[in-house]
Amino acid sequence: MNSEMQGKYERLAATLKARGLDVQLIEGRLKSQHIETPSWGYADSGTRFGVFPQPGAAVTLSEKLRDAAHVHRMTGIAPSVALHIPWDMVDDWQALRQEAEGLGLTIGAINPNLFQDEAYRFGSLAAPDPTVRRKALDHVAQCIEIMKQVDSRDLSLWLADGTNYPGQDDLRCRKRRLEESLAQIYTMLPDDKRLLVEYKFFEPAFYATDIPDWGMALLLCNKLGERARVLVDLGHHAQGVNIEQIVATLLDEKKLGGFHFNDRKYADDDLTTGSINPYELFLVFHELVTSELNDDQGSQIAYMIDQTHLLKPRVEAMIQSVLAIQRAYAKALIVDREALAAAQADGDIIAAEECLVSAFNTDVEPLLVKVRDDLGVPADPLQAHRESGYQEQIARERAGRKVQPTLG
Ligand code: AFD
Ligand code: MN
Ligand code: MN
Repeated sequence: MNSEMQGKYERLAATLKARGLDVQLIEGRLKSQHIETPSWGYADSGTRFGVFPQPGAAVTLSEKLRDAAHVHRMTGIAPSVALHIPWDMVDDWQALRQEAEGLGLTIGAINPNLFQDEAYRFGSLAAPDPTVRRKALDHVAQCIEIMKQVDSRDLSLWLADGTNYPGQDDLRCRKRRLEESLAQIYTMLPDDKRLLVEYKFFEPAFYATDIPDWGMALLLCNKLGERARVLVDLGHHAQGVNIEQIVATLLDEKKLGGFHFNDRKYADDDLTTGSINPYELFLVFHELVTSELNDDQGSQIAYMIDQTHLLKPRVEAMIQSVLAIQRAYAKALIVDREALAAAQADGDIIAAEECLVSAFNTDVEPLLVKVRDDLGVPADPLQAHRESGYQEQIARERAGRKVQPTLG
């Protein structure tokens, strides 16, 4: 850390200590932060309007792991990668697991694909046709086998299931088919694994999505059991929904399984985390830190990124996202909780709000540079990546291939 930054760090640390905060404890929490990046975030992907292939985009799982390992080398807090099956299918899972470990990575959540096969046109686990539901269950069973081989804890389930028109299907029959299918999945799940149920209010179903919101996801998880938890994807809410309130509710119910971090202006835009609404991300982390300080579910929560970078260079956008999440966590950790509780008790709205706003407006970079120093990673991960030549190297190595993108 250079002398200017050292001075800034010492002043910030003194301010935090004066606030009664334990700076070492805060730094310890920041050093043990664990953010999972998605394999699909390194490959070419697009929207229904087209895909713009990028030079250096990963194609093979080995390339995705290499890119993820580079993000981890630059940031020090991204040690695992979520996989998507069958996009990331390999013949030898033990070899894959060793390859990942050789890169300093572990395999994280396994994501079944129940939305791209032609058979799933009218749904998968909630489909009217029992042979389609069987096909979907067989695919999930295959994913559970992979979880055992790569020692993955979480089965991360997102369904595109739903209907496009009123009357298309019986809504209650769909709910019951879905419950029955999920119960079969839960029975298949080994005792050391978890089922994370993701919800999304629309798309690709445009009339009624079978798991549209946190209420339905929680209802389904409560019917399944303790190891079924809700996954909150930040892009999966209608405009104006109070996501931090959903997070607080799920934490209070001990049913928050984890996140898919991204950002959005309008819908499930999968933009870079923190790029549109960083204050919302901070408020989500304020609820997470409140929980961590009270009942420590922290290790139980999977902090995953779910983004597709259409215009930005993918590895760089992923580093930006990891840093945005790290920054939000740091700002939430420095909230003066004693002053906040006192202001709340006094009904002093302004003072209470100012506890959050002042933490959010604090430049925590000196603290993050200290943490990065301790982790042995660059003080400025984004700049270090830009100067590393990694992007130029992968563009050279992976030049000239025409490949089918993974997410259309
Ligand atoms: C799409 C879905 C959902 C899912 C992701 C990976 O909207 O977020 O988690 O694909 O399957 O973004
Ligand atoms: Mn998601
Ligand atoms: Mn999504």
